[in-house]
Amino acid sequence: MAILDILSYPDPRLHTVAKPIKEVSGALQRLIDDMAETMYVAPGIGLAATQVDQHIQLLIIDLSETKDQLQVFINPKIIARDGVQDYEEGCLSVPGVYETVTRAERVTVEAWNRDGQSFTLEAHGLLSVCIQHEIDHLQGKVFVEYLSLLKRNRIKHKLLKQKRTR
Ligand code: K1U
Ligand code: ZN
Repeated sequence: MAILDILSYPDPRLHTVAKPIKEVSGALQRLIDDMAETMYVAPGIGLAATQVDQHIQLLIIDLSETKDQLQVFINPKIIARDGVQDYEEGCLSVPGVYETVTRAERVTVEAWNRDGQSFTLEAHGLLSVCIQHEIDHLQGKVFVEYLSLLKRNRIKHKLLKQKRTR
């Protein structure tokens, strides 16, 4: 397995719209394994393929403390949403920034698992937030785009400065 580089905001590649996956191959399963290792090492609770510069509709999530409950979503599609919740979100592509975002409280998502079998899942709370955050990545949207222009620009300049001085 390998640790992959995670793109950092404001990298323009984070705004690429991901393409649907036609079939599950061994290469795709190796990418899933590499993404999982990358997410666990970061550490994070979710990762979209976009963040590792792979512009295909794949995201992973693991909310467990034991890091052994990996959930794989291929070609995820939200088919229902309900309610509203605020959550202070983080993002591995926007390191050190935590901001409150308002999203749906419950979502129903259809996707394929790592074996290419389709499933439907109803999620609420943090899982629902995480699914919405990662699907945004696949659509080329970073969570800071929910913030005011002023906050976004401050974050952009802070991260660019950090990059220059690294
Ligand atoms: O998409 C990403 O960059 C991953 C992101 C997922 C996420 C977290 C919180 C709300 C919405 C989406 C992260 O994992 S940020 C890191 C984080 O939240 C965390 C890290 C270690 C332990 C617990 C949480
Ligand atoms: Zn993110």
